[in-house]
Amino acid sequence: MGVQLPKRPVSPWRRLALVSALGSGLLLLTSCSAEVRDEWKRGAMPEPATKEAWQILEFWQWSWVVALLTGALVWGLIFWVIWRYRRRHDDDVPVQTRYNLPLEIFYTIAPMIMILVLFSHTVRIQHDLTEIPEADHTVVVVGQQWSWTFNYVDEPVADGKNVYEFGTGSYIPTLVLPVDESVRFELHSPDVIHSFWITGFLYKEDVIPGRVNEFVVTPDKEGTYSGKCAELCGTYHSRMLFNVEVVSREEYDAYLQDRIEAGFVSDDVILGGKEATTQAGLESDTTEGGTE
Ligand SMILES: [Cu+2]
Repeated sequence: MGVQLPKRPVSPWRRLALVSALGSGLLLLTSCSAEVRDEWKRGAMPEPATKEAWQILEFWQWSWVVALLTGALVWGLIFWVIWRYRRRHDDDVPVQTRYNLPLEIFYTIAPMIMILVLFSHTVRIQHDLTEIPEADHTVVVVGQQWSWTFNYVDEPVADGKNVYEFGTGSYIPTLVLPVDESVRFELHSPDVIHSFWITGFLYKEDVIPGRVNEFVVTPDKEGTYSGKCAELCGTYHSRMLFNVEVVSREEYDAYLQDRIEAGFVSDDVILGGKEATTQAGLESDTTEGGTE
């Protein structure tokens, strides 16, 4: 027989902490707006704004499901063992088991299967997204220290000329895209590695000097999205922001017409250099950027 220990009373402070934790948790769960709940469902991912982005979102969600199920199983087993074999005021030691071959094979093979499944989906989706089909139009993007230039190279509205928009360190440029039309991005960098990232497209790709990276997406939801450089590229990396506006065909044509009238037309694609980016405040030059 073990020795009976006196029962320890629960301190009022502990009880208070427990009740307030439960209360605030409940409050948090019930007061969520539909928007916040949707965000939770997406695992904090933005709502996909391209046809291609859905498979990334779904893969992300399923990865969480798998991870949480695995976590629940492992945590469950840990806590069950802690509870089931807790010390019960006697010196009995639970049965000690070693070399349980089936169990060892299971916990070696199960994680491998999980990793293989995740890996095969990663490869499949990556293969799908990096394929370059014929696109409705092309935008040549230049990422450079520390802003972006967008060349609308194949729009007939400019008589075969190139319509462009560029930002500077103090002016955030906007990329305009027509909805439901596929666009091929051609990524150039004249200096260091940047990364072209439109958050709502759930996709980013490195912009590498001496190499042209491309990808094709079809924006399918009108709206304004934020774009960033996702590769630490120097002192003013954080200023490499841009906006993306997905608009109707008419608005897109009108936008290009505006650019043409404002004189943002060139014979050649602007691939960076002094026309594209001047860091206002760093040099005597105070280029206003692509503002009208
Ligand atoms: Cu950058």
